[in-house]
Amino acid sequence: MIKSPLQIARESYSPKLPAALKGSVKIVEGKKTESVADQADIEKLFPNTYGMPVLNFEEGDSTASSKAIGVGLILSGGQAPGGHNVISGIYDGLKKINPENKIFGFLGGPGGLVDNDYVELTDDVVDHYRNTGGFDIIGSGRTKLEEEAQFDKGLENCKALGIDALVIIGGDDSNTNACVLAEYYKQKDAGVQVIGCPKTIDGDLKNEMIETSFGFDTACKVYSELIGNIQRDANSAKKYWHFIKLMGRSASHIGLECALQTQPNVTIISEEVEAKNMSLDEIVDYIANIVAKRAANGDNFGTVLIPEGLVEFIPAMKKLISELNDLLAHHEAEVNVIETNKEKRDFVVNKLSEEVASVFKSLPNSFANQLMLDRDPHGNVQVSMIETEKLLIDMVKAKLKKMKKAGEYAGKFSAQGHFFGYEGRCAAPSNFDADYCYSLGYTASILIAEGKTGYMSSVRNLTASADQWIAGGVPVTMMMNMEKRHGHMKPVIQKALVRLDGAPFKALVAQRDDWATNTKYVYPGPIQYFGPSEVCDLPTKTLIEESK
Ligand code: FBP
Repeated sequence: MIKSPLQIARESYSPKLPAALKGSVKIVEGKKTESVADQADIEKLFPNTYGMPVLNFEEGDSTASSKAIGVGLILSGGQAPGGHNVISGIYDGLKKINPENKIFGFLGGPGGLVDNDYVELTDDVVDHYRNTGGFDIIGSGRTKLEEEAQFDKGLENCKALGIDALVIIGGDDSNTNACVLAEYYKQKDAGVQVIGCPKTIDGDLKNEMIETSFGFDTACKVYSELIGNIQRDANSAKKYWHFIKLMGRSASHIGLECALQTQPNVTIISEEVEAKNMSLDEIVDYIANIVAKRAANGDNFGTVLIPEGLVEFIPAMKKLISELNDLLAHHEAEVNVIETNKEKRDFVVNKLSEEVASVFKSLPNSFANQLMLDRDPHGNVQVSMIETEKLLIDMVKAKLKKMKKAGEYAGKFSAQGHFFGYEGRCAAPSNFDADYCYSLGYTASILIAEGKTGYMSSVRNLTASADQWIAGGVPVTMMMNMEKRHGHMKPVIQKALVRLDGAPFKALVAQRDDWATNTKYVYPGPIQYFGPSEVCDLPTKTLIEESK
């Protein structure tokens, strides 16, 4: 591996740990827990892992076993900065408990467990990846672990390798699967524990016990740097409007955080669009009016932040996508053999309900084609492939033309589209993510040594300095509710969308009209890894607002 000077310098960075994790750890049990909703259903489905107490770690005498064990690690789903530090935290924690402990990485995501594709992690391997971005140490994948046959095969492979515990590092869907696996192994008395770790740049795996998912901090800082650079370019050349789509799947946490960091002219929040029942035309009118106001001040430039999942939150589009999902699932074979996009659109239009078909027909062909692309393994539309920024540019352009005719607008509109997503998912973790991830991993090692299963590693109090962070374990069943998936009610971890009564959204609302017409851009610049703590260790604005 050829290393950059930064990578070499980062190898010697020692992630900060909560004070309670630095020496011997005592476990303090809280009260019995309940799921966030549908308690009776969840309890019935998870009789062995429901209702367990929250665990807090404190300095004190440990009761953990130091018997030599084997542990298997799995990275699941999309990459997020800091995954390598979760692994190094687990590795160091387990080796400290007993240097004879063996740590295996299953390759290419959950599929590696079933296919018995693994590598043993040793100092040589782990040391190369400390404080680096990416998931390339063992790779990731999106195979769903949901069938008993997969669980049994996984168990057989664990037994053959002497694995006593698995750690699944993933988002809400992967941790839901981890919980199902924990329950299955516990019920069978199989002797394999399962622990989860909260990962996703999307920031939608959070609740009262998980303040943020790892990777969100770094990814938002990377996107904010890029947005700031674009804003500075826009403010220098004064000739373009930049429409910037940001990853985040359904939730708009990334867009909201980046807006708080950079103060753009327009920020669309999907959750608000849905709550206000806004149509696509209303969103276009909102943007076009801001363009016109700025033009009246002589400012024919600006920035618009668009969340990746927007189309799914526009009520009419949501209906269309839901019908399309069912239709494409039921007619998969027929659709797959159709060669041209036009024939595909015709096939689909004839099968959609009348109301929804008229929405589908009103869309530009290129956009309608994108809505028909393959779904992901969880049945979700792959929103990263839908070019909402281009659709909005075209529609705003058309609206401004009409406004010009009506004498309501006299400016010039020239626009550039951008999509930021993959640029941030494998960035070198910020100090926050490097420390947070290492602490999450270290916490997981203690949960394992304490014989726990069905728990997610939790590190809280994140706006304080790292030594005051609170580490422990949260039962995954506590985060669950019942939701419809593929036509059936399933237990799943409740996804956290942007709360319109939450402090970060309120902070945006309080300032966005000012930012719209008056250019008040902030240029955050690149992540700093070395230097004063107030520059290098800052958490996200979202965490700061939420902790006020
Ligand atoms: P996870 O939910 O698995 O963390 O993935 C997040 C994400 O980066 C989304 O923001 C994005 O929509 C999706 O992955 C893209 O998936 P893929 O990597 O398969 O293109």
